[in-house]
This record gives sequence, structure tokens and C-alpha cells, in this order.
Amino acid sequence: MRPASSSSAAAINVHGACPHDCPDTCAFLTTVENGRAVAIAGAKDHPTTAGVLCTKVAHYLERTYSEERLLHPLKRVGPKGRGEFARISWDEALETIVRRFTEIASSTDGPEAIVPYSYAGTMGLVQSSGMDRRFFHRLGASILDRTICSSAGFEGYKATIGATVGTDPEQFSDARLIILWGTNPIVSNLHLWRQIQEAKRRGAKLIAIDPYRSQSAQKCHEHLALLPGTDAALALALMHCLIRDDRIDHDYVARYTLGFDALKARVADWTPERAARITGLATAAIEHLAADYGGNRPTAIRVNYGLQRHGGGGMAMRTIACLPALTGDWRHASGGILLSTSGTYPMNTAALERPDLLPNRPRHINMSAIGNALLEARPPIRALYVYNSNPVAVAPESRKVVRGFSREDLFTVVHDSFLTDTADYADIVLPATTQLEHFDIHKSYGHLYVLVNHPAIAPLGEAKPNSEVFRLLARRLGFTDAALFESDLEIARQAFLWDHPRMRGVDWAKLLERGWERLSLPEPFAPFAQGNFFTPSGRCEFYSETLAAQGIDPLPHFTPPHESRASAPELAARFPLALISPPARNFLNSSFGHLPRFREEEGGPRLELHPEDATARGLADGDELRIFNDRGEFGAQLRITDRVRPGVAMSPSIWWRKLSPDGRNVNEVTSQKLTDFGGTAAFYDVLVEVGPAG
Ligand SMILES: Nc1nc2c(c(=O)[nH]1)N[C@H]1C(S)=C(S)[C@@H](COP(=O)(O)OP(=O)(O)OC[C@H]3O[C@@H](n4cnc5c(=O)[nH]c(N)nc54)[C@H](O)[C@@H]3O)O[C@H]1N2
Ligand SMILES: Nc1nc2c(c(=O)[nH]1)N[C@H]1C(S)=C(S)[C@@H](COP(=O)(O)OP(=O)(O)OC[C@H]3O[C@@H](n4cnc5c(=O)[nH]c(N)nc54)[C@H](O)[C@@H]3O)O[C@H]1N2
Ligand code: SF4
Ligand SMILES: [Mo]
Repeated sequence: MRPASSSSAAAINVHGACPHDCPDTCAFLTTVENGRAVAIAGAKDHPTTAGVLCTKVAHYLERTYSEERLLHPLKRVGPKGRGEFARISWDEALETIVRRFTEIASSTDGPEAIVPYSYAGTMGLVQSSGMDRRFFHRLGASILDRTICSSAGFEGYKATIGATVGTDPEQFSDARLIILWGTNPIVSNLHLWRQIQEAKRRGAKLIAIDPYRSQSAQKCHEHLALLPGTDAALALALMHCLIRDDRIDHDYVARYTLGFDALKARVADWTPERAARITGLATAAIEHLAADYGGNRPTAIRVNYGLQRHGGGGMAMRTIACLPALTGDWRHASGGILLSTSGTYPMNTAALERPDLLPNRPRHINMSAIGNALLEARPPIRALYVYNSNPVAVAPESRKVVRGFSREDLFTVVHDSFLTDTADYADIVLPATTQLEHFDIHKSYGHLYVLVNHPAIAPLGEAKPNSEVFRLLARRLGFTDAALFESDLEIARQAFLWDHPRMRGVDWAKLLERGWERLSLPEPFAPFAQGNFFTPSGRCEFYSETLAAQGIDPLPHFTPPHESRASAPELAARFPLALISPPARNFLNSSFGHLPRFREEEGGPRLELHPEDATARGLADGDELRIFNDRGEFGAQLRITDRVRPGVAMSPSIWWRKLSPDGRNVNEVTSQKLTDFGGTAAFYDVLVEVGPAG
């Protein structure tokens, strides 16, 4: 593996890709002098990165060279959760893991009593879904359902469109109307924001639909602050108005959609008045939005995952995804809807993950309800191997998660670069490399390029990449399958279907050399201009036979939140505020949450309340609050602002528990109740009450 370009004899620039769970997957260059990384910068030639990194990754060297990096393996010497450890050798660490795994696998509980727990700490395919999957498949461990973020929206979108394919983000600049629906790109999708700004300069109108006036909503021409979890009702009323006013593209509907008559009947009684009662919006605002949407071609809708973290989130995404087929926006490269581009990549998942190595048909464990699983699963979870994730901070209903992780009879391994809230509960802690220290290959969910990440520097201390640890464990467990010993480069090579038409122009040698290559797509890319949806019928499915077969309503509808004033009045009488906890600008989930620069930027855990709600409780700006429900409580400082609508509270996330003043975070009050589709955690479907702390 070689750096692609040299600037001088002493300094070299190495091509990398941002590993974080962010749609932008930026290409970057790391400058290395005498084996030390001295600078990092966004790649200027990569079209979506365009030389710019966000504030977090522009300071990535502070993460890599942080004094808090874990540099050698540790074993626990104090009670679980206390974070008391002693240094051990890799040899002892691996031997301990192998001994415990062998003992559990050969017991009557079998290997499925061992559970991997990972998410997208790195999105690199080698380090997040290559050797790890192969290893746990060969072991016969329980299968982890990786649902915590996006599966509700993913399944909902798929029911309508067939795959997570949508409008090319680079085409947003030519839209006439852009609707930011449950998304805050300034915080979570910075490089799309650049396209949106360009569209605004060219005269486009911007409308935000979000219960919170986010930084992005603030910069839109209009903002509709609906109640959390009511988006489907709004989308149904929009369809009602479009059909009522005959602002639909009849030709597109006839050629490329399925079930229009049934949809028409379904939305007939979804009047704006009805949707207004559910969403808390004015009827006139809904009519106005429908007129704007009906009258502007092309309109590009950006939806993000925020709106699907609700009980009815899957159906909400499915319902919104119907809109551009009605208006015929898909005819235009700059129209349509974008949830994620990830389904555009032709993946060779079978080669990458090797499910054929499974010796058994193990059970599935849903990561979104890990608290319950640790406390209740039978046979019990006896060992947990955590990597690329920090569940004690990020999983819902912390009290149960912490109780689960505290079990004396649970053997826990945590592989991370830092001593996270989760690592404090580990029996064995392993030091992980950062993106500057290992090789990987990346797809993206917010653009259409393949990227590689070359290691810029040698691993710090005794840190090892995920893939290397699994190779070492496989050898010690006596596994002999060749797939468990391939190099990172060999695994990367197998990630994609290279013969697929969308990969044909992607040149491996050039990719390694330049760091990125665009998928082979028509220019401009208008994926559904002539239909060709990825659904079973090949049409945009207003009516879904697939859903009907699963006993789910085959037509779009509104599913109320688990917890809201309308759907749970008795609960709301005790806990009247709907709490959302969307991403903080300076953190990436819990990543970066321990580094001083970013904690100072964020200030501290805070809760935003509308003046009416604060006054009703006799609270003043800056008060220390206790935010609580039956599941638990956490502390935050009050900020009074009309950026939240009355009845809604907002707390940017995700703070580390142990670095918060009260040793807890917002997930104390979130619930393990799942979404309608995909088994996702309904993180923003939560009722709470607040009062002064102490
Ligand atoms: N800086 C930063 N960037 C991030 C992350 C981070 O933590 N920090 N996290 C990354 C991850 S893991 C993900 S999944 C992505 C996307 O993560 P998302 O959760 O989609 O985050 P946002 O794009 O901020 O959009 C969420 C917006 O949805 C709004 N919202 C909440 N409930 C509702 C609702 O019911 N309806 C509507 N219409 N809006 C609602 C929130 O107020 C917020 O403004 O972002 C990624 N990018
Ligand atoms: N209340 C609330 N809770 C939420 C959310 C919310 O909006 N509100 N968002 C949810 C969402 S969308 C998501 S995606 C989840 C995210 O939850 P997680 O996937 O757990 O994400 P992070 O908190 O960033 O933790 C990732 C960890 O992986 C580690 N890591 C990074 N690279 C590597 C590597 O190469 N090897 C190893 N071994 N470790 C590595 C990092 O140091 C970090 O500790 O949180 C969810 N939780
Ligand atoms: S976190 Fe997102 S915006 Fe920031 S560098 Fe990474 S991919 Fe780019
Ligand atoms: Mo996420």
C-alpha cells in the first residue's frame, strides 16, 4: 500500500477517507513527516469534499494523537463500571478471550451465547463488515441485527422505491424547491448544504419540516414545525391536495407507478384540516406547502433518519417516498427524494461477510434492545464482544443497559481507541487503531463514489485494527478457513461486484492511486426518469403486495407515536413534553465527546424549552434541570428559546455519561420500544417531565 503523491522527500501526502457515520464520506489527504501525521485536509479534487472537512475531522489529528488513546490491552481489576484496569500483554488478552469463548461455545448454551456488538464507529467495509462478520459467522455466534440507526427508514423507503437509491446529491443545486424534511444538513450533512446554498443562489426556495428550528431550518425561507412523529399525516394531506387540485403528472403515474386508484381512495379523507389536528400545523400552512410543492418542478426532498426514530417511522418514510412519483419529479435529475445513496453500490455481501461459514442457524439479537437482551435472553448472553460502538452511552434505556453490562457472569470484551463508557464495563479492553493507522475501502450514503483509505502512519503503541484482531483470534481458536486469514487489501477487493455495470468503469489501480472513483452512472443521474424502480413490480409502489403479504397495511398511512399527547393521554398527563435528542454539531454520536475542544464547543448537556413551557414550571434560563420519566432521569442545563415549539423539548446528543455532571445522559429516558418497520430504536418517541435539579 503506497501513498499516492509525494510533495517533498521528507513529507508525503497519503489518501484517506473519513470513517465516521456521516453521509458525506469525505476524501482527505494526510501529510506525514518522519512517520508522524502533521496535517489533514479535505481532498480538493474530490467533487463532494471539495477541499473542506467539518470541524470535527479537520482536527482528526487531535483524536489520533490524544493523550487518552488506549495504547495497550487491559484487564479489569475493579468492579464493573468503575474503569479500574491493569496493563496486560496481547498474548494474555487473546488467550483469555479464546479460553472464555471456547468454554462458552462448548457448553450447553453453545456459541450463540456469544454476541458481537458493533455499529458504525468506522464505516470502512473491511473494518466494519469484513473480517469481523467472517469470524463471528465461523464461530457460530448470535447474529446481531444492526438496527439502531436506520432500518425503519430503510425498510419504509424500500417498500415504495425498492432500494435506497435516490436523487444524486450533486444535482440538488439545480432544484427549484428543496424540502429539508427531518434533516439538519449544517450539522449532519455539511457537503449537501453546499449544494443547497448553491440552489438558493440560483433562486431555489428552501422549506424545512422539523419540530425544531435547527441551524438549517433557520436558514430556510419557510419552516413548518410539526409535532414529532406526525410526518406521515402531513405527507398524506399533501397527496390529498395534489390529487384534489390535479397537480399530478398523470403520464408518469400511469407508466411508472402501481396502485394509484387505491392511493387516491386512501388519501380522500386526509384533508389538510385533519392533518392539521395531528401535526399541530395550521391548515393554511399545509395548503401553502402543497401549492409550493405542486407548482415547482424540479423539487428535491432531502429526508434523513431523524423522522424515522418514532413508532411509525417506517411507514412515515414509505409515505413521504410516494410524493415524487405523483408529481413526476423523478423525470428530472434534480428532482425526487434522497434518503441514502447506499443502495446504488453493487455490493458483494456474500464474499465480504461469508455467511456460508455459519456452522449453525443462530438466533438474532436486536442491538436496539440490548438492555433487555442482556437481562432476559434465553439462552443467556454470556459473552459480548463490542467494537465500533459505545452502547452504554448510545443505546436506549440506559438503566437496563447498565444493569445488563454489570452482570458478574457476563464476559465482555471492548475494542476501542478510547476508554469509553462501555469500556468501563469490560473484562478485557483492546486498543484499536484510528483511520490514519489502517487500510480500508468505503462506500457512502451521501454521494456516489468509492474511496480507499491508506494507512498514513504506523499503529500507535500496541493498537491493532479490528481485522487483525479477528485474524489472531481465528488462528488461536484453531480455525483454518482461508477467508479468516486474508489481508485487508484482499478483503477490500471482494467488497464490490466488479462486473456490475455501475462498477465497470471503476479502475482498481486508479482507485488506489487517487483515493476515489465515481460509480459508472449516466450523467446526469436521474435514476427513475423512466421508472425502473427496484420494487418487485418495477414501479413506484403506492400499493405494496410485499407489505400485504406480511400482514402490514399495503397503502401509506399514519401510525401514531408510541408516546404522545394524542396516543398516550394518561402518560402525557404525567410526562407532557415530547423529547427529541438529535445530533450535536461537535460530536459524532458519542465519538469526539471526550475531546476537550469539542466538549468546550458544545458547552455541556442542555435542554431547550419553549418560554411557555419554562414559565409554566417556574424555570429560568440557565437552571440546572432534572429530566425524567418512569424509565429514568438525567441532568441538563435549561436554555429557553422559541426554536422549539411548545410541548417539545430538545437535547443535543450524545454526551458521555461519565463526563456529564450527573454521570448520566439522555438515553436514561429513551425507550426500547421499537419502530413499526426494521426494529429500530424509537429514540425521539419519548415523553418526559422536567423540574429543577436536586
Ligand atoms: N455533527 C454530527 N453529524 C452527524 C451525527 C452526529 O452525531 N453529529 N450523526 C450521524 C448519524 S449516525 C446519522 S444517522 C446522521 C443522520 O442523523 P439524523 O438523526 O437524521 O440527524 P439530522 O440530520 O440532524 O436530522 C435530525 C432532524 O430531525 C428532526 N426531527 C426529530 N424528530 C422529527 C420528526 O418526527 N419529524 C421531523 N420532520 N423531524 C424530526 C430533528 O429536530 C433534527 O433537526 O447524521 C450523521 N451526522
Ligand atoms: N438519544 C439518542 N441516542 C442515539 C442517537 C440519537 O440521535 N439520540 N443516535 C443513534 C444513532 S443514529 C446511532 S448510528 C448510534 C451510534 O452509536 P455508535 O455506533 O455506538 O457510535 P459512536 O458513539 O460514535 O461510537 C463508536 C465507537 O467506535 C469506536 N471506533 C471508531 N473506529 C473504530 C475502529 O476502527 N475499531 C474499533 N474497534 N472501534 C472504533 C469509536 O472510538 C467510538 O467509541 O447511536 C444512537 N443513539
Ligand atoms: S464527519 Fe462527515 S463532514 Fe466530517 S469529515 Fe467526516 S464525512 Fe466529512
Ligand atoms: Mo446513525
